Amino acid sequence: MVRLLHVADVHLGAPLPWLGEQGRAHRENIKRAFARALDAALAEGVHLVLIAGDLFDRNQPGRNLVEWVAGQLHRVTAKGVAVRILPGTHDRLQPGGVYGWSDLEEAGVRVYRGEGPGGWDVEPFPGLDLTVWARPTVERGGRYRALAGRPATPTKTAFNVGLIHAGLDLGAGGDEDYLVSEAEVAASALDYVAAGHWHARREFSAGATRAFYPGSPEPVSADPREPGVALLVDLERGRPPGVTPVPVGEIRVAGLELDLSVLAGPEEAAALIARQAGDRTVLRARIVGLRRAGWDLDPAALEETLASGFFHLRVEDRSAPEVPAPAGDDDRLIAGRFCRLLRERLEAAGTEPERRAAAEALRLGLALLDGREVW
Ligand SMILES: [Mn+2]
Repeated sequence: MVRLLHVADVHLGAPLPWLGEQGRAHRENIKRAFARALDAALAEGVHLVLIAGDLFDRNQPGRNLVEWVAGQLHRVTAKGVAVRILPGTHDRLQPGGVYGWSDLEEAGVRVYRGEGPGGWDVEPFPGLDLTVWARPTVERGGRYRALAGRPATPTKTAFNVGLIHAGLDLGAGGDEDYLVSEAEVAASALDYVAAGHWHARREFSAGATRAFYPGSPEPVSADPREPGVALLVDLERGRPPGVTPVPVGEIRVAGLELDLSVLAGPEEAAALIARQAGDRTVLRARIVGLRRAGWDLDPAALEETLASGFFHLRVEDRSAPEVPAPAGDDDRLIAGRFCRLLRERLEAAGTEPERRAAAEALRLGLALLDGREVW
């Protein structure tokens, strides 16, 4: 049996402006999660570690960070475990970039550079009876089919693994540099496709080929998600690859929508936020709907009162004040007529989505008529 560890999108050194003052602490979380993935490689008897792009958040990370990474990877290579890095979109190959520095090679790591036919690197591992086909990101705007043009090898091995950094093509197009589809996975004749680029874990296996994005070990955006993983991949003759997530991240990101039209009062909003508290939770709470007269709901104050219960708390106010009936229902004013029409819609709404749509239209319309910016 051959055992791999598949990691991607670590984004070491990310600026993380969405976390405010916690950005620095989260950059340390990201480093710890990466170190934990390497601990798992050693503890689980992995033969080969594959890093599927965006190990670094940018092309020219700080020297200290690169030295730290080289030291971490050397812990693994020193035990005879092979480590291979695929440049991704954030850390793509370019002159003067991090993969031109010597640190990683000195730590015994190979960085794939797309030097073979069609921009592929083909590396056989005779001792493992395995071949890796790697397609590093070398330029932007290519709109390449990530799995296309794979060169043949003179020697066939029992196990065949693809290493790519590409967006999953779900038929809607997109402006990705590299794309991959399930049909291409099914036709690949690979056992496993180790992919990077999507930051949430996702399987896109097809035909006899298993294909995965592990997602980033720690969140690097505000999209709701569970703590991150690395993937242990077991290759055994005559069976499909076994894929086991290994927890390495700590932080979860949650979203909460507080609809004022179904809340009893501002206290309930605070209580609902507090219910999500956890020192490893990032919560993005959004207040929506119509704010009744006399309701004192200040997002900044809510953040201040409740923030200590979270790793990070953001409360966003997208509610609108309810317009007092006499002025608002004055049909001679555009705002008044708009209010009356939307109120009728609200009352007539038969389903929750219809009601929400009408409330949102009322909020946006009033804001626009008031000359305010909307989003
Ligand atoms: Mn990424």
